[in-house]
Amino acid sequence: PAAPDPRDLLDVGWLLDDEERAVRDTVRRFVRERVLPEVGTWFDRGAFPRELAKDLGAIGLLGMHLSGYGCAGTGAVPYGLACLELEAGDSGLRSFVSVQGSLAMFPIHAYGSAEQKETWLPRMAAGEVIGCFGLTEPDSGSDPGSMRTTARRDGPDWVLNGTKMWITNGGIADLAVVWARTEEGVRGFLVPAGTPGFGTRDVAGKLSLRASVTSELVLQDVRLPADAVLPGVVGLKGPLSCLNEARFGILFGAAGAARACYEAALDYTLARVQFGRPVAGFQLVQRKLTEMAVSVNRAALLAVHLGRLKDAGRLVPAQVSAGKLDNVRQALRVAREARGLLGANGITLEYPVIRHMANLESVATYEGTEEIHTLVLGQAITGIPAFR
Ligand code: TGC
Ligand code: FAD
Repeated sequence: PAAPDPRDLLDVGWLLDDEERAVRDTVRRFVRERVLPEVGTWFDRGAFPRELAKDLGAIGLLGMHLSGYGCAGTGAVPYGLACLELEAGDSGLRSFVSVQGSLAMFPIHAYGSAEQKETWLPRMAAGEVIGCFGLTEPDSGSDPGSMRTTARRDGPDWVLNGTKMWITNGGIADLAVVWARTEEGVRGFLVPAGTPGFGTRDVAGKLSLRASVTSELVLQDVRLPADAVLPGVVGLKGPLSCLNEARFGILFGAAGAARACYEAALDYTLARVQFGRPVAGFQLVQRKLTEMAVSVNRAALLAVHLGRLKDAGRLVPAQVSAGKLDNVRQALRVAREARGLLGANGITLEYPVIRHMANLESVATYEGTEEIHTLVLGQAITGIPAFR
Protein backbone atom coordinates (compact mmCIF):
# COMPACT_ATOMS: atom_id res chain seq x y z
CA PRO A 1 0.00 0.00 0.00
CA ALA A 2 1.06 3.58 -0.71
CA ALA A 3 2.29 5.84 2.11
CA PRO A 4 -0.42 8.08 3.59
CA ASP A 5 -0.73 11.67 2.42
CA PRO A 6 1.05 13.72 5.13
CA ARG A 7 -1.55 16.46 4.60
CA ASP A 8 -4.50 14.10 5.09
CA LEU A 9 -2.97 11.36 7.17
CA LEU A 10 -6.18 9.45 7.93
CA ASP A 11 -7.71 10.05 4.49
CA VAL A 12 -10.60 12.09 5.88
CA GLY A 13 -11.18 13.33 2.32
CA TRP A 14 -12.33 9.83 1.40
CA LEU A 15 -15.35 10.29 3.70
CA LEU A 16 -16.62 13.18 1.58
CA ASP A 17 -18.98 13.00 -1.37
CA ASP A 18 -18.52 14.87 -4.65
CA GLU A 19 -20.51 17.95 -3.58
CA GLU A 20 -18.55 18.18 -0.35
CA ARG A 21 -15.21 17.90 -2.14
CA ALA A 22 -16.30 20.53 -4.64
CA VAL A 23 -17.19 22.99 -1.86
CA ARG A 24 -13.93 22.24 -0.06
CA ASP A 25 -11.86 22.80 -3.21
CA THR A 26 -13.71 25.98 -4.21
CA VAL A 27 -13.26 27.58 -0.80
CA ARG A 28 -9.65 26.41 -0.55
CA ARG A 29 -8.92 28.07 -3.91
CA PHE A 30 -10.71 31.27 -2.85
CA VAL A 31 -8.63 31.41 0.32
CA ARG A 32 -5.39 30.69 -1.52
CA GLU A 33 -6.01 33.30 -4.22
CA ARG A 34 -8.01 36.00 -2.49
CA VAL A 35 -7.07 35.80 1.19
CA LEU A 36 -3.63 34.38 1.90
CA PRO A 37 -1.69 36.99 -0.11
CA GLU A 38 -3.22 39.82 1.94
CA VAL A 39 -4.41 38.51 5.27
CA GLY A 40 -1.17 39.31 7.09
CA THR A 41 -1.63 42.95 6.09
CA TRP A 42 -5.29 42.97 7.21
CA PHE A 43 -4.21 41.51 10.54
CA ASP A 44 -1.38 44.03 10.86
CA ARG A 45 -3.72 46.94 10.12
CA GLY A 46 -6.50 45.57 12.30
CA ALA A 47 -9.05 45.70 9.50
CA PHE A 48 -11.56 43.47 7.75
CA PRO A 49 -11.95 44.44 4.08
CA ARG A 50 -15.66 45.08 3.70
CA GLU A 51 -15.60 44.40 -0.05
CA LEU A 52 -14.84 40.76 0.72
CA ALA A 53 -18.47 40.34 1.82
CA LYS A 54 -19.76 40.44 -1.75
CA ASP A 55 -17.07 38.01 -2.92
CA LEU A 56 -18.10 35.60 -0.15
CA GLY A 57 -21.72 36.07 -1.17
CA ALA A 58 -20.91 35.46 -4.83
CA ILE A 59 -19.51 32.00 -4.08
CA GLY A 60 -22.54 31.17 -1.95
CA LEU A 61 -20.93 31.12 1.49
CA LEU A 62 -23.28 33.50 3.32
CA GLY A 63 -26.16 31.64 4.95
CA MET A 64 -25.10 28.68 2.83
CA HIS A 65 -26.83 26.04 5.00
CA LEU A 66 -30.14 27.95 4.90
CA SER A 67 -32.74 27.32 2.22
CA GLY A 68 -34.52 29.82 -0.05
CA TYR A 69 -34.04 33.60 -0.14
CA GLY A 70 -30.93 33.33 -2.31
CA CYS A 71 -29.16 30.99 0.11
CA ALA A 72 -27.28 27.97 -1.20
CA GLY A 73 -29.20 25.45 0.94
CA THR A 74 -26.33 22.99 1.34
CA GLY A 75 -26.08 20.27 3.94
CA ALA A 76 -24.23 20.68 7.20
CA VAL A 77 -20.98 19.05 6.09
CA PRO A 78 -20.41 21.38 3.11
CA TYR A 79 -21.13 24.33 5.41
CA GLY A 80 -18.64 22.96 7.92
CA LEU A 81 -16.00 22.32 5.28
CA ALA A 82 -16.37 25.90 4.03
CA CYS A 83 -15.74 27.08 7.61
CA LEU A 84 -12.73 24.78 7.86
CA GLU A 85 -11.16 26.14 4.69
CA LEU A 86 -11.94 29.76 5.60
CA GLU A 87 -10.37 29.38 9.02
CA ALA A 88 -7.31 27.74 7.46
CA GLY A 89 -7.00 31.25 6.00
CA ASP A 90 -7.87 33.22 9.13
CA SER A 91 -10.28 32.86 12.05
CA GLY A 92 -11.49 36.41 11.41
CA LEU A 93 -12.70 35.40 7.96
CA ARG A 94 -14.57 32.40 9.33
CA SER A 95 -15.94 34.62 12.07
CA PHE A 96 -17.36 36.98 9.48
CA VAL A 97 -19.11 34.11 7.71
CA SER A 98 -20.30 32.52 10.97
CA VAL A 99 -21.78 35.74 12.24
CA GLN A 100 -23.44 36.60 8.96
CA GLY A 101 -24.93 33.16 8.27
CA SER A 102 -25.41 31.50 11.64
CA LEU A 103 -25.95 34.42 13.99
CA ALA A 104 -27.59 37.16 11.92
CA MET A 105 -29.35 35.32 9.05
CA PHE A 106 -30.27 32.15 10.97
CA PRO A 107 -32.53 33.88 13.55
CA ILE A 108 -34.30 35.83 10.80
CA HIS A 109 -34.72 32.60 8.83
CA ALA A 110 -35.88 30.58 11.85
CA TYR A 111 -37.90 33.16 13.80
CA GLY A 112 -38.59 36.06 11.42
CA SER A 113 -41.85 37.05 9.72
CA ALA A 114 -42.29 36.47 5.98
CA GLU A 115 -41.70 40.17 5.44
CA GLN A 116 -38.52 40.25 7.55
CA LYS A 117 -37.15 37.29 5.61
CA GLU A 118 -37.95 38.85 2.23
CA THR A 119 -36.54 42.21 3.26
CA TRP A 120 -33.22 41.07 4.66
CA LEU A 121 -32.15 37.55 3.70
CA PRO A 122 -31.53 37.89 -0.06
CA ARG A 123 -29.36 40.96 0.42
CA MET A 124 -27.53 39.33 3.31
CA ALA A 125 -26.88 36.19 1.23
CA ALA A 126 -25.38 38.41 -1.47
CA GLY A 127 -23.15 40.24 1.02
CA GLU A 128 -24.88 43.56 0.28
CA VAL A 129 -26.15 43.83 3.86
CA ILE A 130 -23.80 42.89 6.69
CA GLY A 131 -25.28 41.63 9.94
CA CYS A 132 -24.10 41.31 13.53
CA PHE A 133 -25.43 39.53 16.63
CA GLY A 134 -25.63 41.34 19.95
CA LEU A 135 -25.99 39.04 22.93
CA THR A 136 -22.95 39.68 25.17
CA GLU A 137 -22.85 42.77 27.39
CA PRO A 138 -20.10 44.34 29.50
CA ASP A 139 -21.41 42.56 32.62
CA SER A 140 -23.01 39.56 30.96
CA GLY A 141 -20.84 37.12 29.00
CA SER A 142 -20.97 33.44 29.89
CA ASP A 143 -24.26 34.14 31.66
CA PRO A 144 -26.37 35.85 28.98
CA GLY A 145 -29.50 35.33 31.08
CA SER A 146 -28.24 38.20 33.26
CA MET A 147 -28.47 40.71 30.38
CA ARG A 148 -29.59 44.25 31.23
CA THR A 149 -30.57 45.52 27.80
CA THR A 150 -34.31 46.12 27.80
CA ALA A 151 -37.03 46.57 25.23
CA ARG A 152 -40.27 48.13 26.45
CA ARG A 153 -43.50 48.77 24.65
CA ASP A 154 -44.51 52.38 23.97
CA GLY A 155 -47.80 52.29 22.09
CA PRO A 156 -47.14 50.11 19.04
CA ASP A 157 -43.38 50.85 19.15
CA TRP A 158 -40.52 49.21 21.02
CA VAL A 159 -37.91 51.28 22.86
CA LEU A 160 -34.51 49.67 23.46
CA ASN A 161 -31.89 50.69 26.02
CA GLY A 162 -28.59 49.02 26.87
CA THR A 163 -25.07 48.20 25.76
CA LYS A 164 -23.77 45.17 23.92
CA MET A 165 -20.04 44.36 23.99
CA TRP A 166 -17.54 42.36 21.91
CA ILE A 167 -19.80 42.28 18.87
CA THR A 168 -18.16 40.87 15.72
CA ASN A 169 -18.90 43.03 12.64
CA GLY A 170 -20.63 45.60 14.90
CA GLY A 171 -18.98 48.67 13.40
CA ILE A 172 -19.45 47.57 9.79
CA ALA A 173 -22.93 46.07 10.13
CA ASP A 174 -25.98 47.40 8.30
CA LEU A 175 -28.27 45.38 10.56
CA ALA A 176 -27.87 44.32 14.18
CA VAL A 177 -29.81 41.43 15.67
CA VAL A 178 -30.08 42.60 19.28
CA TRP A 179 -31.36 40.42 22.12
CA ALA A 180 -33.15 42.31 24.88
CA ARG A 181 -35.20 41.63 27.98
CA THR A 182 -38.95 42.30 27.63
CA GLU A 183 -41.86 41.72 30.01
CA GLU A 184 -42.43 38.34 28.35
CA GLY A 185 -38.75 37.27 28.34
CA VAL A 186 -35.74 37.70 26.04
CA ARG A 187 -36.65 38.67 22.47
CA GLY A 188 -34.70 39.44 19.29
CA PHE A 189 -34.90 42.82 17.51
CA LEU A 190 -33.75 43.91 14.07
CA VAL A 191 -31.96 47.24 14.43
CA PRO A 192 -30.82 48.87 11.17
CA ALA A 193 -27.63 50.96 11.33
CA GLY A 194 -28.47 54.64 11.42
CA THR A 195 -31.53 54.24 13.66
CA PRO A 196 -31.52 57.29 15.98
CA GLY A 197 -30.02 56.45 19.38
CA PHE A 198 -28.06 53.46 18.03
CA GLY A 199 -24.28 53.80 17.80
CA THR A 200 -21.16 51.62 17.69
CA ARG A 201 -17.59 51.95 18.92
CA ASP A 202 -14.88 49.57 17.71
CA VAL A 203 -12.72 47.81 20.29
CA ALA A 204 -9.14 49.06 19.98
CA GLY A 205 -5.91 47.36 21.00
CA LYS A 206 -6.94 43.77 20.21
CA LEU A 207 -3.98 41.41 19.83
CA SER A 208 -6.16 38.56 18.55
CA LEU A 209 -8.65 38.25 15.69
CA ARG A 210 -7.30 41.48 14.28
CA ALA A 211 -8.60 40.85 10.74
CA SER A 212 -12.12 41.19 12.16
CA VAL A 213 -14.06 44.16 13.49
CA THR A 214 -15.19 43.84 17.13
CA SER A 215 -17.41 46.56 18.54
CA GLU A 216 -19.55 47.89 21.33
CA LEU A 217 -23.20 48.59 20.46
CA VAL A 218 -24.85 51.41 22.36
CA LEU A 219 -28.65 51.71 22.42
CA GLN A 220 -30.13 54.85 23.95
CA ASP A 221 -33.90 55.13 23.64
CA VAL A 222 -33.78 53.42 20.27
CA ARG A 223 -37.34 53.52 18.94
CA LEU A 224 -38.31 50.67 16.64
CA PRO A 225 -41.59 49.87 14.92
CA ALA A 226 -43.75 46.97 16.14
CA ASP A 227 -42.54 44.76 13.30
CA ALA A 228 -38.86 45.03 14.35
CA VAL A 229 -39.26 42.14 16.79
CA LEU A 230 -38.65 38.55 15.67
CA PRO A 231 -42.11 37.07 16.18
CA GLY A 232 -41.13 33.39 16.30
CA VAL A 233 -39.30 33.03 19.62
CA VAL A 234 -39.42 34.24 23.21
CA GLY A 235 -36.82 33.30 25.84
CA LEU A 236 -33.12 32.60 26.06
CA LYS A 237 -33.52 29.57 23.82
CA GLY A 238 -33.79 32.05 20.91
CA PRO A 239 -30.18 33.29 21.03
CA LEU A 240 -28.85 29.99 22.40
CA SER A 241 -30.27 28.12 19.40
CA CYS A 242 -28.28 30.45 17.12
CA LEU A 243 -25.13 29.63 19.06
CA ASN A 244 -25.57 25.93 18.22
CA GLU A 245 -25.30 26.85 14.54
CA ALA A 246 -22.25 29.07 14.94
CA ARG A 247 -20.47 26.66 17.29
CA PHE A 248 -20.94 23.95 14.67
CA GLY A 249 -19.05 26.12 12.16
CA ILE A 250 -16.34 26.84 14.73
CA LEU A 251 -15.65 23.20 15.46
CA PHE A 252 -14.90 22.70 11.77
CA GLY A 253 -13.05 26.02 11.56
CA ALA A 254 -10.68 25.17 14.39
CA ALA A 255 -9.65 22.05 12.48
CA GLY A 256 -8.73 24.36 9.59
CA ALA A 257 -6.60 26.69 11.70
CA ALA A 258 -4.85 23.64 13.17
CA ARG A 259 -4.21 22.22 9.71
CA ALA A 260 -2.70 25.48 8.49
CA CYS A 261 -0.33 25.56 11.47
CA TYR A 262 0.66 21.91 11.05
CA GLU A 263 1.32 22.35 7.34
CA ALA A 264 3.39 25.48 7.96
CA ALA A 265 5.45 23.57 10.54
CA LEU A 266 5.86 20.56 8.24
CA ASP A 267 7.02 22.69 5.30
CA TYR A 268 9.31 24.77 7.48
CA THR A 269 11.00 21.91 9.32
CA LEU A 270 11.58 19.99 6.08
CA ALA A 271 13.32 23.01 4.56
CA ARG A 272 15.16 24.36 7.58
CA VAL A 273 18.65 22.89 7.99
CA GLN A 274 20.51 22.90 11.30
CA PHE A 275 23.39 20.67 12.40
CA GLY A 276 23.72 19.60 8.78
CA ARG A 277 20.22 18.18 8.24
CA PRO A 278 16.58 19.26 7.97
CA VAL A 279 15.24 19.82 11.47
CA ALA A 280 12.31 17.54 10.49
CA GLY A 281 14.86 14.72 10.63
CA PHE A 282 15.34 15.01 14.39
CA GLN A 283 13.37 12.62 16.57
CA LEU A 284 12.16 15.34 18.93
CA VAL A 285 10.76 17.32 15.98
CA GLN A 286 9.14 14.25 14.43
CA ARG A 287 7.37 13.56 17.70
CA LYS A 288 5.87 17.05 17.60
CA LEU A 289 4.89 16.77 13.93
CA THR A 290 3.33 13.37 14.59
CA GLU A 291 1.25 14.63 17.49
CA MET A 292 0.15 17.62 15.45
CA ALA A 293 -0.84 15.46 12.47
CA VAL A 294 -2.87 13.14 14.69
CA SER A 295 -4.61 16.08 16.40
CA VAL A 296 -5.42 17.77 13.08
CA ASN A 297 -6.91 14.59 11.64
CA ARG A 298 -8.81 13.73 14.79
CA ALA A 299 -10.34 17.21 14.78
CA ALA A 300 -11.42 16.84 11.15
CA LEU A 301 -12.86 13.37 11.80
CA LEU A 302 -14.83 14.60 14.79
CA ALA A 303 -16.13 17.52 12.75
CA VAL A 304 -17.28 15.34 9.84
CA HIS A 305 -18.93 12.90 12.25
CA LEU A 306 -20.86 15.71 13.98
CA GLY A 307 -21.79 17.06 10.54
CA ARG A 308 -23.23 13.69 9.57
CA LEU A 309 -25.24 13.66 12.82
CA LYS A 310 -26.51 17.16 12.05
CA ASP A 311 -27.62 16.20 8.55
CA ALA A 312 -29.40 13.18 10.00
CA GLY A 313 -31.22 15.43 12.50
CA ARG A 314 -29.51 13.68 15.43
CA LEU A 315 -27.07 16.34 16.62
CA VAL A 316 -27.81 17.71 20.11
CA PRO A 317 -26.23 20.82 21.71
CA ALA A 318 -24.03 18.87 24.15
CA GLN A 319 -22.38 17.12 21.20
CA VAL A 320 -21.68 20.50 19.61
CA SER A 321 -20.12 21.53 22.93
CA ALA A 322 -17.85 18.46 22.83
CA GLY A 323 -16.68 19.43 19.34
CA LYS A 324 -16.16 23.12 20.13
CA LEU A 325 -14.38 22.31 23.38
CA ASP A 326 -11.98 19.73 22.04
CA ASN A 327 -11.26 21.01 18.54
CA VAL A 328 -10.44 24.53 19.73
CA ARG A 329 -8.29 23.18 22.57
CA GLN A 330 -6.39 20.91 20.15
CA ALA A 331 -6.00 23.69 17.59
CA LEU A 332 -4.44 25.95 20.22
CA ARG A 333 -1.98 23.20 21.19
CA VAL A 334 -1.06 22.59 17.56
CA ALA A 335 -0.62 26.33 16.93
CA ARG A 336 1.65 26.77 19.96
CA GLU A 337 3.75 23.75 19.00
CA ALA A 338 4.03 24.99 15.41
CA ARG A 339 5.05 28.41 16.66
CA GLY A 340 8.01 26.85 18.40
CA LEU A 341 9.03 24.74 15.40
CA LEU A 342 9.35 27.86 13.25
CA GLY A 343 11.90 29.30 15.65
CA ALA A 344 12.30 33.06 15.33
CA ASN A 345 10.33 33.06 12.08
CA GLY A 346 7.40 31.77 14.11
CA ILE A 347 6.83 35.18 15.66
CA THR A 348 6.40 37.13 12.41
CA LEU A 349 3.38 37.75 10.19
CA GLU A 350 5.36 36.42 7.24
CA TYR A 351 4.27 32.97 8.37
CA PRO A 352 0.66 32.23 9.38
CA VAL A 353 1.36 30.53 12.68
CA ILE A 354 1.44 33.29 15.27
CA ARG A 355 -1.57 34.90 13.62
CA HIS A 356 -3.53 31.67 14.02
CA MET A 357 -2.22 31.19 17.54
CA ALA A 358 -3.34 34.66 18.59
CA ASN A 359 -6.69 34.27 16.80
CA LEU A 360 -7.43 30.99 18.53
CA GLU A 361 -7.30 32.75 21.90
CA SER A 362 -10.48 34.57 20.84
CA VAL A 363 -12.00 31.44 19.37
CA ALA A 364 -11.42 29.73 22.72
CA THR A 365 -13.29 32.51 24.53
CA TYR A 366 -16.20 33.28 22.25
CA GLU A 367 -19.22 31.06 21.68
CA GLY A 368 -18.75 29.52 25.14
CA THR A 369 -15.44 29.13 26.95
CA GLU A 370 -13.82 25.81 27.73
CA GLU A 371 -15.32 25.99 31.23
CA ILE A 372 -18.86 26.60 29.92
CA HIS A 373 -18.72 23.72 27.44
CA THR A 374 -17.22 21.48 30.12
CA LEU A 375 -20.20 22.29 32.35
CA VAL A 376 -22.67 21.72 29.49
CA LEU A 377 -21.13 18.27 29.06
CA GLY A 378 -20.96 17.74 32.81
CA GLN A 379 -24.69 18.34 32.98
CA ALA A 380 -25.34 16.05 30.01
CA ILE A 381 -23.31 13.28 31.59
CA THR A 382 -24.47 13.56 35.21
CA GLY A 383 -27.85 15.24 34.90
CA ILE A 384 -26.69 17.82 37.47
CA PRO A 385 -26.31 21.49 36.36
CA ALA A 386 -23.24 23.09 37.94
CA PHE A 387 -23.36 26.58 36.38
CA ARG A 388 -24.49 28.48 39.43
P1 TGC B 1 -30.74 27.40 30.66
O1 TGC B 1 -31.64 27.66 31.82
O2 TGC B 1 -29.96 26.14 30.59
O3 TGC B 1 -31.57 27.54 29.29
C1 TGC B 1 -32.45 28.61 29.03
C2 TGC B 1 -33.35 28.16 27.89
O4 TGC B 1 -32.56 27.96 26.72
C3 TGC B 1 -32.63 26.58 26.30
N1 TGC B 1 -31.27 26.19 25.87
C4 TGC B 1 -30.95 26.00 24.60
N2 TGC B 1 -31.70 26.05 23.49
C5 TGC B 1 -31.08 25.80 22.33
N3 TGC B 1 -29.76 25.52 22.25
C6 TGC B 1 -28.98 25.47 23.34
N4 TGC B 1 -27.68 25.19 23.25
C7 TGC B 1 -29.58 25.70 24.59
N5 TGC B 1 -29.10 25.76 25.86
C8 TGC B 1 -30.17 26.04 26.63
C9 TGC B 1 -33.09 25.82 27.52
O5 TGC B 1 -33.73 24.61 27.17
C10 TGC B 1 -34.03 26.82 28.15
O6 TGC B 1 -35.23 26.79 27.39
P2 TGC B 1 -36.67 27.01 28.12
O7 TGC B 1 -37.67 26.80 27.04
O8 TGC B 1 -36.71 25.98 29.22
O9 TGC B 1 -36.64 28.41 28.66
O10 TGC B 1 -29.78 28.65 30.55
P3 TGC B 1 -28.62 29.14 31.49
O11 TGC B 1 -28.90 30.58 31.80
O12 TGC B 1 -28.41 28.19 32.63
O13 TGC B 1 -27.37 29.12 30.50
C11 TGC B 1 -26.84 27.95 29.97
C12 TGC B 1 -25.47 28.23 29.32
C13 TGC B 1 -24.45 28.66 30.37
C14 TGC B 1 -25.00 26.95 28.68
C15 TGC B 1 -25.60 29.33 28.25
O14 TGC B 1 -25.95 30.53 28.81
C16 TGC B 1 -24.34 29.54 27.44
O15 TGC B 1 -24.17 28.88 26.43
N6 TGC B 1 -23.43 30.51 27.80
C17 TGC B 1 -22.31 30.89 26.97
C18 TGC B 1 -22.63 32.21 26.28
C19 TGC B 1 -22.10 32.28 24.88
O16 TGC B 1 -21.65 31.32 24.29
N7 TGC B 1 -22.16 33.45 24.29
C20 TGC B 1 -21.81 33.61 22.92
C21 TGC B 1 -22.17 34.98 22.41
S1 TGC B 1 -22.12 35.11 20.65
C22 TGC B 1 -20.53 35.01 20.24
O17 TGC B 1 -19.65 34.79 21.00
C23 TGC B 1 -20.26 35.20 18.80
S2 TGC B 1 -18.61 35.08 18.36
C24 TGC B 1 -18.88 34.82 16.73
C25 TGC B 1 -17.69 34.91 15.88
O18 TGC B 1 -17.07 35.97 15.76
O19 TGC B 1 -17.44 33.88 15.19
P1 FAD C 1 -16.85 35.80 31.49
O1 FAD C 1 -18.15 35.17 31.33
O2 FAD C 1 -16.73 36.95 32.43
O3 FAD C 1 -15.79 34.66 31.97
C1 FAD C 1 -14.53 34.94 32.58
C2 FAD C 1 -13.92 33.60 33.01
O4 FAD C 1 -14.76 32.97 33.99
C3 FAD C 1 -13.81 32.61 31.83
O5 FAD C 1 -12.63 31.84 31.98
C4 FAD C 1 -15.03 31.72 32.04
O6 FAD C 1 -14.87 30.42 31.49
C5 FAD C 1 -15.10 31.66 33.56
N1 FAD C 1 -16.45 31.32 34.01
C6 FAD C 1 -17.60 32.01 33.84
N2 FAD C 1 -18.65 31.36 34.38
C7 FAD C 1 -18.14 30.21 34.89
C8 FAD C 1 -18.71 29.08 35.56
N3 FAD C 1 -20.03 29.00 35.82
N4 FAD C 1 -17.88 28.09 35.96
C9 FAD C 1 -16.55 28.13 35.69
N5 FAD C 1 -15.95 29.17 35.04
C10 FAD C 1 -16.74 30.18 34.66
N6 FAD C 1 -20.57 38.11 21.75
C11 FAD C 1 -21.69 38.36 21.04
O7 FAD C 1 -22.80 38.40 21.56
N7 FAD C 1 -21.63 38.57 19.69
C12 FAD C 1 -20.45 38.53 19.02
O8 FAD C 1 -20.42 38.72 17.80
C13 FAD C 1 -19.24 38.29 19.76
N8 FAD C 1 -18.04 38.33 19.13
C14 FAD C 1 -16.90 38.23 19.88
C15 FAD C 1 -15.66 38.43 19.26
C16 FAD C 1 -14.48 38.36 20.01
C17 FAD C 1 -13.17 38.62 19.34
C18 FAD C 1 -14.54 38.05 21.39
C19 FAD C 1 -13.28 37.93 22.19
C20 FAD C 1 -15.75 37.86 22.01
C21 FAD C 1 -16.95 37.97 21.26
N9 FAD C 1 -18.21 37.84 21.87
C22 FAD C 1 -19.35 38.08 21.16
C23 FAD C 1 -18.31 37.69 23.32
C24 FAD C 1 -18.04 36.27 23.82
O9 FAD C 1 -19.12 35.44 23.52
C25 FAD C 1 -17.79 36.35 25.34
O10 FAD C 1 -16.53 36.95 25.51
C26 FAD C 1 -17.83 34.97 25.98
O11 FAD C 1 -19.13 34.45 25.99
C27 FAD C 1 -17.28 35.00 27.43
O12 FAD C 1 -17.85 36.05 28.16
P2 FAD C 1 -16.91 37.07 28.97
O13 FAD C 1 -15.84 37.54 28.05
O14 FAD C 1 -17.78 38.07 29.61
O15 FAD C 1 -16.21 36.20 30.08
